[in-house]
Amino acid sequence: MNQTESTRECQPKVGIIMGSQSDLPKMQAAAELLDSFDIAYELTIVSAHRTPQRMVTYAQTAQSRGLQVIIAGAGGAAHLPGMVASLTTLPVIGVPIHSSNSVSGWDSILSILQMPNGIPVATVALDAAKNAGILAARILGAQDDVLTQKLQAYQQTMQEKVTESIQTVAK
Ligand code: RP5
Repeated sequence: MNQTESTRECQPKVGIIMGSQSDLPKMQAAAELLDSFDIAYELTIVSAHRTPQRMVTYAQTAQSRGLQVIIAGAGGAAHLPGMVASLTTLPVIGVPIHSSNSVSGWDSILSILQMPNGIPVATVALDAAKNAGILAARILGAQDDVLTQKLQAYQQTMQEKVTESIQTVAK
């Protein structure tokens, strides 16, 4: 199993997909976040334009395979998150990727964010795969008390770090 076809041992709850291998260095942050919360995920490449049939199959089988959330990252004419959202009723989190031939990332942002009524994609900031992971954890946490406690601890730690840094600056 290579890096872009990874599946954790348990039944994956989150599907992390991206349009190209070149997105992986940025999308890896979502996987690392899910790892830190012990959330099982699968990660692979699915391109809306280069592998359209694979995208349709992936999206249409996602729920029956046990996935509960899909994180989809893409750059440029970033149709992957929206097309996947149109092929499933699972929540889809879109990560606009600032790819090398991108128009400052605005092409990715707008093509993921500006979805038509009826087919939402929860769009995070440019390259914000970590936040996509946190959002996926929050969606799962709504039905999982243990995960909710982990999310609360995560926020508490963040709060303490900021408070400590304020005290350091104030000294
Ligand atoms: C998109 O085009 C991908 O999501 C990637 O961000 C961008 C560039 O892909 P490569 O040409 O590097 O494969 O489909």
